[in-house]
Amino acid sequence: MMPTCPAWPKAFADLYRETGCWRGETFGAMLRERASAHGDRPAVVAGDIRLTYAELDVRADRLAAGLHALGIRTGDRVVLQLPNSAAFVEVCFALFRLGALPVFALPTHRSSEIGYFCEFAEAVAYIVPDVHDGFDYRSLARQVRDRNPAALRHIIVAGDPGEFTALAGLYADPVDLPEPGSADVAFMQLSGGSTGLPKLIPRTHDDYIYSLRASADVCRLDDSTVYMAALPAAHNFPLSSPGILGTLYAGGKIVLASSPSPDVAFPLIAREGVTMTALVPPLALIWLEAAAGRRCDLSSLRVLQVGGAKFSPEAARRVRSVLGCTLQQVYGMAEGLVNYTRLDDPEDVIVHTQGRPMSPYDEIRIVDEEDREVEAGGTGQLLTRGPYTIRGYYNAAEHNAKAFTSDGFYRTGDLVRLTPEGNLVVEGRAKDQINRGGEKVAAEEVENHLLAHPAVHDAAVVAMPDDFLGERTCAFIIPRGAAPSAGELRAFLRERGLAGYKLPDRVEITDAFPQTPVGKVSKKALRETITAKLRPLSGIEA
Ligand code: OOB
Repeated sequence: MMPTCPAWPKAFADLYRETGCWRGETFGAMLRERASAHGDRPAVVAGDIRLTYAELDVRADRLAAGLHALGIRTGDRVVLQLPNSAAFVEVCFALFRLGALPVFALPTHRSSEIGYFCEFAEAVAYIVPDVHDGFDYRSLARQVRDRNPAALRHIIVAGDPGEFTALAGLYADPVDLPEPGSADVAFMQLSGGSTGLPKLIPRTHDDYIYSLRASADVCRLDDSTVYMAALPAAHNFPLSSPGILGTLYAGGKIVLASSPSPDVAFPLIAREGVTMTALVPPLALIWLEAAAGRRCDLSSLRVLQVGGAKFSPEAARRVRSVLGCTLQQVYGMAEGLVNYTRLDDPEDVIVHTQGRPMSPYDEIRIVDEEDREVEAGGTGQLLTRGPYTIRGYYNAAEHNAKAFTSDGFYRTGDLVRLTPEGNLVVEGRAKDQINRGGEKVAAEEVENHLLAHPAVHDAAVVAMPDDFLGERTCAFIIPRGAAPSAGELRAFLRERGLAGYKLPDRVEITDAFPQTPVGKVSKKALRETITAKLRPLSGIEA
C-alpha cells in the first residue's frame, strides 16, 4: 500500500512538468540508461570493491529479485541503516527498482529512533551492517525486533548475519518487476525536527531527480567528476547535493569513505583522484588543521562543499589557501530547498553567504512572526515552495498544518536575510532545535526522554555556544528530590536507546525556569544564562 503523503497541487505539478523540471525519470531507469550508455565506466569505489555502471546495474537487478522473493513489494517501507559502502548503493537501487521505499536512518541512530521509524513507517524490513565502527548492529536489531513492530518481517544483515537474513544470500536471477511511476514516492528522509518525534519526508522520483539535475548543473558535474562521500551517505547533503546520486546522474565516479577523518579521507583523495567532497563545519576545521600540518596530495580536489550548519567566515577564508580548492557553501534541508554559492562567485560571497536557491522555480519569502514580508535586507523567517520542496510530511496532518502555510510554503524555522545581490545569510533559528555541528537535535524529543527519569521534575533543553561544533546541548533540570548528575542522566538516555549525539553535553540544575510574558518557558533566557556562564570573564566589569 502506498503511504499517504501530501502531493503538489495539480497546477504546480503541471507547471513543473511544462517547465521541464520533472521529466518523468525514475531512479531505476536512470541507472539502466547510464549502464547502457557507458557500462564500463567506474561507478562505485568502496574499500576493496569497485563496480562499473554495468555491474551496479546488474547487482541492483539481482538484489531487487531477491528482495521481491522475500515478499517485499511496491510501496513497502524498508528502514535502511547501512554505513558508507557498496551495499548502501546497491540496496538503494534495488529498492528503487522494486518501488519499495528506503527510510534513511543514520548509523548513529539507536533503538529509540529505529524502533520508532519501524513502527511509524510500518516497515516490513530493517537492513543493517553486522558491525560498524565498533558497534554490533545485530544487537540493535534484536532490541528493535523485541519491541515487535507490527509489520516488521525481515532483518537483513550486510556481513555476518547471525540469526538474521544475509544480504549476500539475496542476489538472485533478475525477474521482471513493475516499474514505479515517476510521481511516486521513492524514499523517505528524516527531518531534523523540532517536535517530540522525528518526521518522515517523502521524496518522489520526479522531485529528487530534478534536484540532482539542478545540483549537478550548479556544481558543474560531468563524467570526469570523482565525488567522495565522507559524511554518512543517507543524509540529504552527501546523497543528493549533488552527492552520490547527482554524481551517478552525471556519469561520474563515487568513492565511499568509511570515515571522514583525514587519516582515511586524505589517502583516498590522492588514490582515487577525488575532485569534490562535502563536509559539515567541524570536520572542515579538522581538515584545515590536518592539511596545514602534514604533507598530503590533495591536488585533485577542486571543490570542497561545507554545509549543514553555519561555517564561520574566518575558517571559510582559509579553505582556498590551505586546501587549494574552491569552497562552496551549501545551505539545504532534507525537506527540499538547497542553496549554493556558485563556483565563480566573488570570494566575498563564498566566504560570507550561504548561497542562493539552485532553481529558478524555488520561491522564497522572508517574513516576520505574523507572516508579513520583512523590509529588504531585514532578517526574518524563511518560507519556501518549489519543484523539489515537499508539501507535507508523511502521515502528519496536524503537524503539517503548522509546518506549512495555507498556500504550501514550508516554514524552515531558519532566520535569514537576503543580501543586495540575492544571496542568503543564515542569522539564526526560530525552531526549537540544537544544530550540533550539522547534527540536528529536537529539544522536545530529548526533554520527553529526560522527563521519564524519576528524579526529573521538569526539563528544558537549549543550545549553548561551542567553538568547535558551533553549538552543543545544555539540559536545564528542575529536580524532584536529590538532583541527578549529568552522568546519570546521560546513562539513562543511552539506556532508553537515544542516539549518542542527542545526549546533553551539559546539565544545569535549577529550581525554576524563566518564563515568557505568556507563561511559556523562555528558552531565550536559558540560552543567555548558559552563554553568560560559559564566557570566561562573565560578571567581571571591564
Ligand atoms: C541539511 O539538511 P537537514 O535537514 O539535516 O537540516 C536542515 C537545517 C536547515 O533548516 C538549517 O537550520 C540548517 O540545517 N542548515 C544550515 C546550513 N545548512 C543547513 N544552517 C546554516 N548554514 C548552513 N549552510 O543540513 C542539508 C541538506 C542538504 C544540503 C546541505 C545541508
